[in-house]
Amino acid sequence: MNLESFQLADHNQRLLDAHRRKLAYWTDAVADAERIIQKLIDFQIAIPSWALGTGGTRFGRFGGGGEPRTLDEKMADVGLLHALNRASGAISLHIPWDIPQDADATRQTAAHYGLRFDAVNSNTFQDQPDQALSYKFGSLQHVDPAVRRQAIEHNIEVIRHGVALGSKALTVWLSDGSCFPGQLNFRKAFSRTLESLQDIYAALPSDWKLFVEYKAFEPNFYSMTVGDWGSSFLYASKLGPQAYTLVDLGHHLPNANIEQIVATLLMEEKLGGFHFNDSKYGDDDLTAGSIKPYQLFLIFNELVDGMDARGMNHATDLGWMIDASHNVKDPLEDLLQSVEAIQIAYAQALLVDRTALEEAREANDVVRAQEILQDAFRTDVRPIVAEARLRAGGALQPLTLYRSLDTRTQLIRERGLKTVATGL
Ligand code: AOS
Ligand code: ZN
Ligand code: ZN
Repeated sequence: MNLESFQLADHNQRLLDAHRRKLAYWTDAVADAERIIQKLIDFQIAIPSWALGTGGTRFGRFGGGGEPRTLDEKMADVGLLHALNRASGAISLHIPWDIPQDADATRQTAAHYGLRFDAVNSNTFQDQPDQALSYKFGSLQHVDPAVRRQAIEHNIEVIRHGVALGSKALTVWLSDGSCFPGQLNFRKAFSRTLESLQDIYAALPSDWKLFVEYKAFEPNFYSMTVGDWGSSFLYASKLGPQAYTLVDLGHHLPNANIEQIVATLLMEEKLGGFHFNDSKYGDDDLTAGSIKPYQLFLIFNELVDGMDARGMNHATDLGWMIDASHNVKDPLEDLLQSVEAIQIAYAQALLVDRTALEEAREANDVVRAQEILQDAFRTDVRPIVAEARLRAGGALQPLTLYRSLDTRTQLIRERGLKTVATGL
């Protein structure tokens, strides 16, 4: 379904007066507002193709209907999100779930929606129907060199698909590990995985990045071969300058200080990108900012600080992606909420008075330092986030417009009620 320009214009017109009143504070009182608005306009967050349908849980799935059945329909959904918020201008594909039949046609469709292709994702955590060897006991770590070879070849094929689409990064997330003590020789698993990754790395085009995503647990429950930022950092360092660590917010043990991990990785020039989501217990893949918004803000605070220290471009120098899964919500509504939560955290981090913060730190003024951060976090930045959307050609309230157009009903009419998006 397409968003018509008159629908967007009507929506914005209706909300404009109220918006201007809220924005007045910013334009009158905050010297920095224009700089922040411009940064928000530039900041794009990629939508993963696998988050457009209802993933459910391992206990059940309650499909919402009208889910995308093909890659074209997935791009249409992301195109719609982008038309609403002008901040979702990229899609992250998953091979083999999203193999393009015709790369040129796929590129044209993406261009029509104003989308580019973010990192491509490989899949060696499932067996595909036509696959010769099983990944039951791992892929890149496997004891059998033939299984490792198959997994390496798959990753190289994913790179080829990505090149054809204009993607610039490969994300490798491995489910490799072990479920019971004794099952795995940790050192051998590490070196086999490293050797396999080296073969994949050797196939990277020179302007590509390799993201090594870590995860503390699941589906293996005793050990994960890329289980934490330390092991990911080790792989990335040994691989070379094109390899980076990818931080997925749900992949840590409870209470991990993710913002400190981010600061360290940035300092070492090894932070590659993000999978945004939120969680209370583990890899819950919930809406970004829905459970721990202060943590999200603190992470962005380190991102802004660390990237500015290295003169990095916030919009382009790291990979920004959502990695969410849906059980009870309309996936598109959830993604609109996630993008907005990320923008809010980013805007708040941009508000932090960094000079004052450093002075407070150097003076050991703990209270002042805490106040500076909390002051930014407690500021309602929604008017400038909305203003950035408006200037970029989006909706003042994307979710309200999505609902008022009865989008899901339309999608169900177009695609049917019993649809299963390919993927998780
Ligand atoms: C798995 O837990 C990871 O978060 C992956 O990044 C991702 O969810 C997967 O590759 C999607 O299939
Ligand atoms: Zn992830
Ligand atoms: Zn995950």
